[in-house]
Amino acid sequence: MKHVRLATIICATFALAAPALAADHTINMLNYGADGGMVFEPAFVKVEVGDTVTFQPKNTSHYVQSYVTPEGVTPWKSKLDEPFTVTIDKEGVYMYYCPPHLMMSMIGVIQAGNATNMEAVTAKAAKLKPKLVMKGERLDAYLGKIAK
Ligand SMILES: [Cu+2]
Repeated sequence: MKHVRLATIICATFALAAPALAADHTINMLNYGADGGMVFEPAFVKVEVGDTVTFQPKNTSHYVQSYVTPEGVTPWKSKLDEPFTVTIDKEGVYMYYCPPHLMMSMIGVIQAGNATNMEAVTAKAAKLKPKLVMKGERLDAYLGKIAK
């Protein structure tokens, strides 16, 4: 009985000491998804700092460009029709879109850790809104998922 308890303690200690393994999150770029045409799926992703996110073009004519990032993050932009992986190395909220389909609200949000840059997110979301001709409700829906 005693050695079982010891094993439990050792396991628990290792679990605490081991660094969290970085995960990769896939976001598909689709002509048609569960929420209609021209969409990132999933469009809201919660990740840990250090994780990677891979944008996977499942159909042609998509690419992805960062729109809001936490301070100090170099803006990113993928090539048309090519998978693109970005390492999320700063805490905060990231917004991005597919430039050819911005007016169809092909946008998305990544949250890493705490939402440290909500002021910038809110300000830039307001500027984005008039450009979303179709499916504009996606913006508020995605932003509403951010845990504050
Ligand atoms: Cu697109």
